[in-house]
Amino acid sequence: MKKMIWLLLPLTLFAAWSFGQDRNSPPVGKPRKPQISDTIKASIYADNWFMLYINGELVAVDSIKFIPHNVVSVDILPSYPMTIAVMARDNADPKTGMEYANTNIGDAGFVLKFGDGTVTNGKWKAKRYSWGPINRDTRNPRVENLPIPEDWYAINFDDSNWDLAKEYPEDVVDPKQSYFEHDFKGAKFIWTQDIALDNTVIFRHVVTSPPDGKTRTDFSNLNNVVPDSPPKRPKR
Ligand SMILES: [Ca+2]
Ligand SMILES: [Ca+2]
Repeated sequence: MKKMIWLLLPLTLFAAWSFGQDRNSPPVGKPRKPQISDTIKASIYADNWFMLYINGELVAVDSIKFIPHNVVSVDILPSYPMTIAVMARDNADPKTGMEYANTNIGDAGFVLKFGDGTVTNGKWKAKRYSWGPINRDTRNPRVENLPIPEDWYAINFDDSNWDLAKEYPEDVVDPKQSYFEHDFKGAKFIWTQDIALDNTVIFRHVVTSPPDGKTRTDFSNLNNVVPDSPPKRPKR
């Protein structure tokens, strides 16, 4: 009988332990694996093209460099503070700053909204790196460029002396259909001071905490820990 108790005891203890476990929460000290419900939707519209970095990592590249004007929508796993860095380009010949076979000075615009309430607005930093045609001279078009810093997307890049972005009304940018098919409520179109001549610009912005106030798990260190359900061994 004593032997039986010793046999049953661990089983009973295990049963009691597993009954008490919340199936959705990992054992204490173990991070759970992120789910798609932990992600937020990022919607980005650029006239004409962009690439987006978050916390120093490339997250999205506009799949269409010129027209039609498209929305890029991706799932992102947020972690705060969140440093957003965007390179945006108006379609422009690099030698003339003009488009459509050098017949037109095109204009630009950029808008972004994340599912946590992050939006573009005049609090973002902005700096131009290529602009023209200088003085709107379309007869002898000329552009000026600044070298793009190698680490422009880095978290610790110093943008402290950059100007703030300028907000532009929707009717100035005149966004196309895809913009209206996505949620950009609360977001402002931004660019530098000259939406026509500044053709390559960089925006930067730091989101210190989720604008919607929701608490979110930080999964940014996931590759350095063993989650609650480690990967299965490959089958033989
Ligand atoms: Ca332009
Ligand atoms: Ca354009």
